[in-house]
Amino acid sequence: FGYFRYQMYLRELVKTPLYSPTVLTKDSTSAASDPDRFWGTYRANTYFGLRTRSPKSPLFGMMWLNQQTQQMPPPIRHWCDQGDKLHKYGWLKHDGRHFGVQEIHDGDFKVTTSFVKRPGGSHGGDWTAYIDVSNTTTRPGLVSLMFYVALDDQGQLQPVLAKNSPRINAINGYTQDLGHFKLTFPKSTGSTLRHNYLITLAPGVNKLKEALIKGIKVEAWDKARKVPFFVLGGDQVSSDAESGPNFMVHQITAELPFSMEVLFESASNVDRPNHLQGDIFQSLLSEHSQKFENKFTNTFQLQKKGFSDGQIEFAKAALSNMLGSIGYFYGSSLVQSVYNEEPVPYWNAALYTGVPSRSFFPRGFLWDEGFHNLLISKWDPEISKDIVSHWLDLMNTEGWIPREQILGAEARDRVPAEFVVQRNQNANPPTLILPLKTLVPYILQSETEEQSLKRILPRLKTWFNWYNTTQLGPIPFTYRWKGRDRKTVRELNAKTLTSGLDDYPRASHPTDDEYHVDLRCWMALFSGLIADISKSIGEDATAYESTHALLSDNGLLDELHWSEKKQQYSDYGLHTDKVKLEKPQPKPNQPPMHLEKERVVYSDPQLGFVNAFGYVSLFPVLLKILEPTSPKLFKIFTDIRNEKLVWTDFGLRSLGQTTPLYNRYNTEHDPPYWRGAIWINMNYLALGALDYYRKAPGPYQSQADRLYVELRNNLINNMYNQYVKTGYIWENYSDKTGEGKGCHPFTGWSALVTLIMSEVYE
Ligand code: 6A9
Repeated sequence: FGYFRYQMYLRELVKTPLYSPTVLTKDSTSAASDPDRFWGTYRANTYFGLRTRSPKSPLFGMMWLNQQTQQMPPPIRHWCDQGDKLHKYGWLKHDGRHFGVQEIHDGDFKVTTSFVKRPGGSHGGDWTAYIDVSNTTTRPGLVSLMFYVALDDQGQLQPVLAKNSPRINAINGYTQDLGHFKLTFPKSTGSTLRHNYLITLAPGVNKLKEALIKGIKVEAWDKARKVPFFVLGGDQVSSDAESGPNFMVHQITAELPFSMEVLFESASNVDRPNHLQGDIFQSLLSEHSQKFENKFTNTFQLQKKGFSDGQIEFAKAALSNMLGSIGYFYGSSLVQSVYNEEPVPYWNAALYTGVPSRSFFPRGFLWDEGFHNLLISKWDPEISKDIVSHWLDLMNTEGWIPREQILGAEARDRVPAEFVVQRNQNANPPTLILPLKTLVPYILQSETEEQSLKRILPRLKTWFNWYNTTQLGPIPFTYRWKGRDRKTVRELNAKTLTSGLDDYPRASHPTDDEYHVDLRCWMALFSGLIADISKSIGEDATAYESTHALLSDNGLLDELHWSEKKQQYSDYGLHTDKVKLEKPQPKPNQPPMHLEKERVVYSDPQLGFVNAFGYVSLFPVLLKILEPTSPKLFKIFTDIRNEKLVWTDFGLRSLGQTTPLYNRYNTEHDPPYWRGAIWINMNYLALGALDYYRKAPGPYQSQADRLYVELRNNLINNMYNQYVKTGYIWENYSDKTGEGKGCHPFTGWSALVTLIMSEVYE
């Protein structure tokens, strides 16, 4: 009996919250505690959508369709999707709190979405959205805008219909956290040909587009037109239905150009002086816009650095997209430990977080978030503090934080099943410590009792200890990324997803003997930060100080990771370069079939340093573990500048061209990812390091200075040129041509270009 009890206990661990006070206090995101950020564009996965920071918020958003298109049925835009092939979209301005302005270029027309919030009452106040559609060519156009509200399992909606036309004039609603509210659709400007609406029951908040498509009917040809109208078919919920409608859509179909407003008004806001519409809306919008401009100028000082107006707009867009893509998610991950036969749900929790990419991965990623908050913390440290707190509160009793957060129906809908489950032996770099350098002083001066630091610190210690016990290498002071697949046959090199650098080549044969230099450097930084925070609030720091001293001891680092032969820092493990992907020979008597390429090993792997030069080899410099006086700096700086290795005119490439796996497919189908491309998070760290080594007294200052200046120019110029040319900021950039690659828009860590322009590295 005891044995089974014990097994049950072990199975529970992975989904048990850490027993330590959460950083966030209960209800900290409610309208009462934080009215200012209750509402937001927290649905980063949509082109334009708003919700509150409460778990069961109703969802507000927009879809549109081009009535003039030749495609049948006409495509409907809703969730950001690369398949839509929009020329360009993103926030031009967004302050993360009060307002935003976005432009979306779709074929021959441009949709501008603006919103402004206005406080008042006890439910987060009001907001107004203003949507303007105009032609970008001389061709006439006919477009439908469809603005909706959808309930997420709770609340009620009551339409106010027009008397003589199929038009929803307003919707009265109620939910627990919002109280009573009213959504109004005033008369639009321009020549509106049709008003229509849909009142229906959507099977889930992830199925709104499907529900809308089901409600579309094809309306009679206009005499002058060659194509029919696609309009919404009105009320589709029969009066004897068990539950009332949960999804209501207002549609206008108009000739370009036209614009419409949507007013959200909270019933508890009884003192509103006027309705936030027309000139009143526009003047509040320009007031916030002006404040944004001033704050941007003061915070980043780009004018003084001699940037052109175009470049400054680019930096503004990068910041605005980072802020405008912050989402609020609620739900639970699917997790699994060795004790669970099947994945089990984590506890239900909220996550307020930035996202790497609205179109492709609109959800939270652990190590991305640390980078995001380097930027966010410079703009609005309170937002960053809140984001980091949400993440730390997701720690389980083992001290683990799941890497990819797929919370709620909308997020889950976009992830293929095989990628959903998170495993508790898997790490990800602890980058949340990066923004703490800015946040700790902020907390110390903004909170008299440093309450949040007193809750953050124990969590950081638990997190550190999780790495320091589960990710250990074979000998003292070494670390190993767990979770590499030892049985893989189709991969040229087993991926190390946990390191964040996915297919960056490591030891060809994953074993327990392996140890990784990047993880060791992260641990050095991590222990130092815990020591610093402890001291700043008067707590004993000696244990972490001595760990930090050991992990940053350059002699010990060299002993473990410096390859004399190759003159570079390296991973250690069972390794051979002699690997190839080849088509397997079908067995005799086997029918011919398509067999995927498999790895063939041409010489026995040996224990020793892994032969690869790239981001991982640079880690002791990237994280400033190497002393400014270290003679190794000369060689490393020389290698950085070497075009056969990592130097390009567009930034530092991930893997040197002389590394055997440079630019190689990892399986027959997996193209190279971290095997050559230029990644902005690593280039940001490189610039921060070069900036440090050019300023800290030492023999290689001028070498560092030259690299710094050149690398910074290369990065900024290329990213800006690509933005002008393609309309987007990208996931990574080609080391050959500088072209944007991977998904787009990617305004996660690539938006760090704003800090690079501003030369802020701490
Ligand atoms: C899997 C595909 C429709 C990969 O930016 C997020 C992460 C980084 O943390 C990591 O370092 N990206 C980098 O190597 C993107 C990961 C996306 C996983 C998506 C499911 C379904 O898409």
